[in-house]
Amino acid sequence: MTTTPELDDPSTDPFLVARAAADHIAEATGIDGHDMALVLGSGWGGAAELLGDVVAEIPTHEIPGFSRPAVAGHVATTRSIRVERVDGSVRYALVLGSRTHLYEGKGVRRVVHGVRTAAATGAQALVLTNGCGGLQPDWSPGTPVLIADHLNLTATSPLEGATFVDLTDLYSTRLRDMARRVDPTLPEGVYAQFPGPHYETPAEVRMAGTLGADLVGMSTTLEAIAARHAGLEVLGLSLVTNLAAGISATPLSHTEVIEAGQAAGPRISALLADIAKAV
Ligand code: 8IG
Repeated sequence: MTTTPELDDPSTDPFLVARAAADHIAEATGIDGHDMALVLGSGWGGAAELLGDVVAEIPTHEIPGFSRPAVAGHVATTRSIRVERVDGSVRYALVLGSRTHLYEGKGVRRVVHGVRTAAATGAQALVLTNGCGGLQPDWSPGTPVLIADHLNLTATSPLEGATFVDLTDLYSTRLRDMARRVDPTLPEGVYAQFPGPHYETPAEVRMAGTLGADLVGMSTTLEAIAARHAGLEVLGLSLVTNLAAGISATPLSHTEVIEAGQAAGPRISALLADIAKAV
């Protein structure tokens, strides 16, 4: 057992903790390197089974730098999955069944630790999924949407110091094209991340729409920034689980969110598996 440097200590290099986490994953799974990683957000939990054979499953909180999930309905396991691609070649996918949200107050390093760990395992591509609110009235709950770009409204960054990273094409055009070949009906939208944990007011949703947002949520943008910095190619997939506040007449409920996720589960799980097999 190696000692893990404390992620929250400013003098700790977060990439060293990610290295330790990747080493733990390699030892626990027996897979020396992973090719891609997926983060499963609200509604996307069922996808892992369809990806391929589960090589190993580890409790996420046992991996250096990870904490226990705070949101009910999130699965706290990290799986290594053997993905057989359409051409018969094999890829190993690291599937993170939960994420740390900014609203948990554990700091932005925790929020992006999974992404940095994925990069340290060797992953080249990252699929970030989430459940979110939709601003387009015709995107009914259960609609999957490709993230084309984002608005980071959290007033923070996962990058520290003078780390200038280009975010043009952050959500890879190549991977979006690939996803659309799997499902040509997939719409695209701009995702705005609010800090949460409360949902927006109708005025805030109107503001987000004026700024160019189609989707509102509480995750993903900080992870995408950290992923780009770590050299990963990013694909973002949102599941609209509710119309954003004020877009529909009914108030938001967490139950509604969970139910929309469950109803859309089979379709979006198959979609995600097919995309992962094409990446
Ligand atoms: I699921 O309407 C889900 N997550 N900010 N707004 C925000 N986050 C969300 C929403 C929503 N629905």
